Amino acid sequence: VPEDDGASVVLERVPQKVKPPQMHQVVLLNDDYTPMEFVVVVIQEFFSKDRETATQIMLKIHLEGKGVCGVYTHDVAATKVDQVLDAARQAGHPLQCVSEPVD
Ligand code: NFA
Repeated sequence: VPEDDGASVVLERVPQKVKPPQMHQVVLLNDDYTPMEFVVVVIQEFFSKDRETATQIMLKIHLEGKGVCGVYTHDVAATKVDQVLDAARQAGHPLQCVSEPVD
């Protein structure tokens, strides 16, 4: 039996059934006790925002009750929530953070 040298091999295209993953927005909630400065630093550190953007987001949360800090895949969003809640607990602040599917 002659070895297959590839000369007669046909590569067929198979339909790629790949859909973009469900995205989740990470939302910070306002409260009366967490210092504004702490929230700004959290948004800068965990959501990779510059100080100006972080301040704008913090003020929106303060004035409107909540604000989106970023949009991620489910796993990454869950990690962000854990990181924020851990940092808040360690600092003794009641800051709350949730993730919710978008769309
Ligand atoms: N409302 C808080 C204060 O007046 C600041 C704050 C902003 C807390 C955003 C939580 C989220 N110190």
